[in-house]
Amino acid sequence: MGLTLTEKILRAHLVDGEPVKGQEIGIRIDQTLTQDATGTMAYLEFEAMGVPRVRTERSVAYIDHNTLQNGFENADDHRFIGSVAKKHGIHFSRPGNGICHQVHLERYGIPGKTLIGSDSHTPTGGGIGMIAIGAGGLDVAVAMGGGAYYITYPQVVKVNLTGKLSPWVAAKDVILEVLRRLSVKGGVGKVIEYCGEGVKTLSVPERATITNMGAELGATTSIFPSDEITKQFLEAQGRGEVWSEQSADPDAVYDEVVDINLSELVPLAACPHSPDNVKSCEEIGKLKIDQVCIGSCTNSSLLDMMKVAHILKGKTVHPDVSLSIAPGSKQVLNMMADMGLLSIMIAAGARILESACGPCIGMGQSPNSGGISLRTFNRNFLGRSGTKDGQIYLVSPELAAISAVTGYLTDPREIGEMPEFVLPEKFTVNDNMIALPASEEEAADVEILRGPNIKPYPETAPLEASIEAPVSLKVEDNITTDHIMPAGAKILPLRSNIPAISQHCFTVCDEAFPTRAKKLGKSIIVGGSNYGQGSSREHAALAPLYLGIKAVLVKSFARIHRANLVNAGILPLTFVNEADYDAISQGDVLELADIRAKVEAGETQLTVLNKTTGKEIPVLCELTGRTKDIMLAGGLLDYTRENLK
Ligand code: MIC
Ligand code: SF4
Repeated sequence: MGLTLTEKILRAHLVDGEPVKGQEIGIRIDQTLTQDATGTMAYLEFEAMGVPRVRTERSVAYIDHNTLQNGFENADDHRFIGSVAKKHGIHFSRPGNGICHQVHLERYGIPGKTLIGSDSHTPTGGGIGMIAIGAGGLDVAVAMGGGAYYITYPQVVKVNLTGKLSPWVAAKDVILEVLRRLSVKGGVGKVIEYCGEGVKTLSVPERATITNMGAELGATTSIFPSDEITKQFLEAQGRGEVWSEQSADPDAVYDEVVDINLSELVPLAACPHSPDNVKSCEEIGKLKIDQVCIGSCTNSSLLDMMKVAHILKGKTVHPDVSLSIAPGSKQVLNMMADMGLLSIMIAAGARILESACGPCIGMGQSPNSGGISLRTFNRNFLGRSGTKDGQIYLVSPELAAISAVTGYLTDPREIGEMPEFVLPEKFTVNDNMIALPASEEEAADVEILRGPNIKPYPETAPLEASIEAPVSLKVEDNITTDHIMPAGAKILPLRSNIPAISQHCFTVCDEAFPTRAKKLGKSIIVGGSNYGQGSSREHAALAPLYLGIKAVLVKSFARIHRANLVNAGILPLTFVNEADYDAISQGDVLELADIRAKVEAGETQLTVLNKTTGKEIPVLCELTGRTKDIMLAGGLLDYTRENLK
């Protein structure tokens, strides 16, 4: 029986477990990436492991999220990461060099390799045939130390692409269509593999848009084959020698097949406040807009910018609209300048931002109150833009650009004839903003530069014999990590200071939560389905850890967040009967008697006693050999200290 591309790469990297769907496996990691908002913590964790030099083939530290330096904190973190990188053998992509995923695709990604990154959009690398997975910072730290990365051996979904996109219909519309069909939970436990004749019609940047936003499906990752088009892209980056062909066997067997005829797709938009709330322009109607933001790791490639410039040429941004454009990398920005695209955009009235995440993570450009903003980004969760009642629509760069001119949400097919956009044969390669690490001999003399805002990892403790604690918070379905640990310009500078950032934990849902939880000393959170979807930020587990959360009991978890809870030593529990969610109220006291002994014995079917009502509630506590040991030790850091010597 033939293998899927996913299985081929995973099997070639298998170091622990059996390749059986649904079972945990450990894989060897060839490359890692971090960004600054998760990186400081990841490197503090790496330091705590005591490994002198990274043991991967390539590890890269990017500065792209916290680039608004409104106070010393972010600049201190950048300096800290730069010094750690220098000392421990990590390439350092300096601020201004671009968004981690865009730069990694351009300069470091290699078909057939494995990559984990402390950012949920790491699957961008799937655009060139890598198994690229988003993970918590601690998992990335372990991989840098040479440890395996653990995932559930996934089901593989084949997205069979046929036909060719019509003029002005974009790669963004492909992933929006997949999201419309599968939903934000449709990818959990799965890898999405793109196949079929239609693949050949898509360039590498288009493929990367699709795999990037596959994160919104909750999927483990997404992947395209590596073919002649990939080869051309890598050659144009001056890296042709790293190319290899990567594809599924012709008789590969998939767990599910989704057919998409590219020719039938139309321009789409994800409406507030979820990436799967997808509608066509026609369904949305003539919507007046206040803001347009073009950029983010999903849509900031040179190809995207070429299209945007073509649409803006000779036009003026509508008087009621603010248009901002953040190119994805220094390479993109440099080439935009050389090709004259930048002056077209400036002339049209676009507000050019630095090559960084910017508005995507709420670092500036928050819309006006109730403002309607079209963004080429990947997430439109409530409040993420920095304006609580902002109405964010996720769209293609083509749709964004034309709408910025007309002042309302406009079907880009109204633009008329579309020229052929051809990527240059050679990209301008200049890696002068990547600082290389010190040699092994010099490394000992490199001083780590810490600022006063950088506080150590919160205290952990081995799993207690029994847990008895009140429910400090009860939340609904689809809680995102932006609810649990909001980002934005005001809070992000606290990413290296867990005591301080914890004061913002869950404040989107309940302003009193941090104070209440801290006062209770220990407590439990109860939630609905797909709890913790979205970002990989481990702060969404570390802040609850600091606030004394001992267990989280929900209908279901999102993959990365569940792993982050285990890593932080917080028990992840799910209801056996979802209806029991209604049998617990905020304030009820729950008891997990003899929990340590039960976890130790490998029991997965447990009972929670609601001491307030007397009701016994069956719950699942699915911890396998390794995750069981992590939980008993009090988290991955303690476990690794004991095991990775
Ligand atoms: C995001 O898009 O939410 C982020 C910011 O890139 C996060 C990482 C973080 O919270 O630092 C992600 O996607 O993992
Ligand atoms: Fe940055 Fe936004 Fe991409 Fe996250 S989704 S890495 S914040 S550009």
